[in-house]
Amino acid sequence: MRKAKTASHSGYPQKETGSAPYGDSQLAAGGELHQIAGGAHSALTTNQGVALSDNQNTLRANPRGPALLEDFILREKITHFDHERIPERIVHARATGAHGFFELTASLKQYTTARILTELGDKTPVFTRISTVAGGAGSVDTPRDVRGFAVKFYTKEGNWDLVGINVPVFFIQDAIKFPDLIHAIKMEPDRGFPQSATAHDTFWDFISLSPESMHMVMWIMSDRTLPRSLRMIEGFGVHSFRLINDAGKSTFVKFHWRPKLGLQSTIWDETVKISGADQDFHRRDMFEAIAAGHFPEWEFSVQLFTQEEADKFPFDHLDATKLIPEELVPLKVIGRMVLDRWPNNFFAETEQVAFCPSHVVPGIDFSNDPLLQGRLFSYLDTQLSRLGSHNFHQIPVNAPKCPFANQQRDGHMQMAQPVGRVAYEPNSLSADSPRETPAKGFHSAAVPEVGDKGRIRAASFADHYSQARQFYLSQTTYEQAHIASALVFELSKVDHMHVRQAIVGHLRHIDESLARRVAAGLGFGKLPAAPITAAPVQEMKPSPALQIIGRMKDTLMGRAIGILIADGSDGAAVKTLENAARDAGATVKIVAPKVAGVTLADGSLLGADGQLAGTPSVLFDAVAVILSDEGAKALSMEAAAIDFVRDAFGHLKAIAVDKGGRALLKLANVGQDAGIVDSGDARAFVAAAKTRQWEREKSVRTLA
Ligand code: HDE
Repeated sequence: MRKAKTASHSGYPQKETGSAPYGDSQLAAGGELHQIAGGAHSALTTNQGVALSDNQNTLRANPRGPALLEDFILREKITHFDHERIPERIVHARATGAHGFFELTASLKQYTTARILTELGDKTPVFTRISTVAGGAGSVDTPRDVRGFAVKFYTKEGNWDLVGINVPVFFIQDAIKFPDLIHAIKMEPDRGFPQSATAHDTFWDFISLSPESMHMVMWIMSDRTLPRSLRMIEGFGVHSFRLINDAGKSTFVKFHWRPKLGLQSTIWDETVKISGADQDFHRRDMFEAIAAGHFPEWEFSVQLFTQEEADKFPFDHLDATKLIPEELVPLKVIGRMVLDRWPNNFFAETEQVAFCPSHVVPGIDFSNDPLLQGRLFSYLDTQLSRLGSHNFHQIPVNAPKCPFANQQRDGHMQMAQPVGRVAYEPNSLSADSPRETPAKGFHSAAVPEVGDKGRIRAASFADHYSQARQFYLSQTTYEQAHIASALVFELSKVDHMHVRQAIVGHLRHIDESLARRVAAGLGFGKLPAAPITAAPVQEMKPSPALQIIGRMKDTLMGRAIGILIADGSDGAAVKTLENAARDAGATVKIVAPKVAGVTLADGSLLGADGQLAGTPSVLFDAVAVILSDEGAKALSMEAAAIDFVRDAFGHLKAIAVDKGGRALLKLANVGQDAGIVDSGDARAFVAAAKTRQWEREKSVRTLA
C-alpha cells in the first residue's frame, strides 16, 4: 500500500502507525476495529493531538443504545465541520485562483520609486484570483458577467493589490451607489432568482434610471462577458492611480493586462450550453492548462499621463465610467505575469485571499476617483466580516513575503507571539523595536485640494453617452449584431414594459440604428422617446482596440479540438489531424460513443477521452468528424451526435470531415461553407480552426 504522508496540524512530526484507512463502517460493527494489513500511516488525531482508536463509530451506551455526550471526539469533529464555511464574498464569490510571478521588463524609474516597477528582471510572486461578479460561490463559471481580475503582488516593499476587472470601465461613478447596483443585479430578494444573470427586471430598472451606466452596458452586452477562457481575457485596473518619483512628482497611471493567447469569447448560445455541459468550464481549463505546463500569461502595460494632459481630455479620467482610448494615450508594455502554480488548497488560498485596493506600496498612490475612494474603505471592512479577525493578514496567502513589524497586538486568531515588554512607539526601552522610515516609507502625493465641501457630482462627469457610442461604433458588424441581440435577449426577460422602453430610449443617444434594431427585436411599434441628456453627446473617433474580433490571435495555442469517431473510423486520418492540431498548439480530445473507445477500420483499438453524451462540441474550438459509412449511419440515430455537428456549425466552428463525417453532416441537415474542410487537408483545417466562421452566422440565426 502507498505510504500516505499526512501533515500534522501542530507541525510536530507524527508517529506513524500501522492502522489503515477504510470506509466501510460494517467492518467495525460491534465496536471491533478491523486493521487492514500493510499500511504505514501517521496517526489520526483530534485537534489536541490525541490519537483516535475509531473514526467510524460514535461512543454509545451500548451497541444499539443512545450516543453519549462525553464523546469529545464526535463533538470536536462535528463542531469543526459545522463551521467549515465562512461568509462568501457579497460580490465575486465564484472564482479561480493561481500563484505565479510578475517580471518587470521596462523600468518606470522616472515615474516611481516602487521597486516592483523599477527593478528589472526581478520575479515578484503573485496570487491572482479571477471571478464572476453576481453569482454565489457555487454558481456556474459561464454566465454573461464581468470577470474580476485581482492580483496580489508580494513585493519587497509590502503587498500591492491591483483589484480590477476584465473591462476598462464600471457601472457607476460614485461609491455610494454600489450597494444599490449590487442589490439590483443579484437575485431578486423575494424569489431568490435569477442566480448570476443581469436578464431580469431589477437590474434593468436600476440601469434605466442610471444613465451613467450606459457605457458599461455596451461592454457587458458585448461578447467580453462571455470569455472562452480566463486565459483569454484582458484585465484593467479601471481607475486612475498615481505614481510618485523620488522628487515627489506624481504622474497618473492606468494599468492594463493583455493575455498572451489573445482575446477570445464564445457565442451566447454556446455559452448557455457550456453552462450545462461543464459548470466548471473556466476553472477546469485553468487547472488543466497549469497542470500541462501551458502557463497562462499576460503582458502588463501602463498608460501614463500628466494633470496637464488630463485637463485636455474630452472626458474626466477620474470618472470610472470612462476609459482613455489608447489612440489618445498609448500603452507602454512594462512586464509580464505568468501563473504557474495551482493552489494547494482552494479554501486556504482562493477563498481566504483578501484583496484591498488600499494595499499599495511606496511610489504608488490613489487618485480622487470617487469610486476608488469608496473602495479604499470597503475592502478592509469586508475582510473583517468575512475572515472574522483583523489578523487576516497572518493567513499565509495574505501575509507579505517581506518582513513586517509594528505594535499592533492581540485579537482573534493572533498567530504571532511578540516578545518583550514594549508594544508602543515611540519608545526608549527597546532599541530594536520597529521605527518610522521617513525617507523610504509610504508618502501620499502632496496635491492641493480646493473647493466647497458638499454632495456634488462634478459637471465633468455629466457626459454619459459619448464613450458608449464610441465603443459601439468601434465594433465589427458581427460584434454590433451580438450587442443588439444581447440587449433584445435581456430586455425580453424584463416584464415591465416601461423599463424596456426606457432602455431603448437611452440607446437612441448611443446610436439610433442600434435603438431601432433593439426596438424591432422587442416588437415595438415605434421608438420610445430619448431622455434629456445632461451634456451633449460628442462624436469620438472609433477605437478598433476596443474590439474582440480584431484582437483575436492567429493561433491554436490554448485552444481545444474534438475529434468524433465511432467503430470503423480511419485511424490514420484521425492521427494526421491530431498531429497537425497538436503541432499548432491545441489540445486534442477523442470523442466516441463509449469512453472505452472504438475499433478502428484496421481492427486496432483507440481509446476515447470523452463519451459523446458528456462531451458536446461546445467544449471545443473546432471539431473533426471521422466516420465510416456504417459509423455515420449509427450516429445519425444519436441525438448527441446530431447536436455535436449542428452546434459546431451553429457556433461558427471549423469542422473537418471525411466521407462518413460528411454523410453525418448531411443527415443532420448541416450546410456547407468554407469552414467545412476535408479531413485530408489538415493545413486548411488548422487555418480555419484559428478563427470563427463569422460569415456563417447570418445563415444560422436571426440576429437583431
Ligand atoms: Fe469591488 N468589492 N467594490 N469592485 N471587487 C469586492 O471585497 C466594492 C469595484 C472587485 O477576488 C468585495 O473582498 C465597492 C470596482 C473585484 O477577492 C467588496 C465598490 C471594481 C473583487 C467590494 C466596488 C471592483 C471585488 C467583496 C464601489 C473593478 C473580488 C469581497 C465603490 C475596478 C476580489 C471582497 C477577489 C470584491 C466592494 C467596485 C472589483 C464588497 C464598495 C469598480 C475583482 O468589498
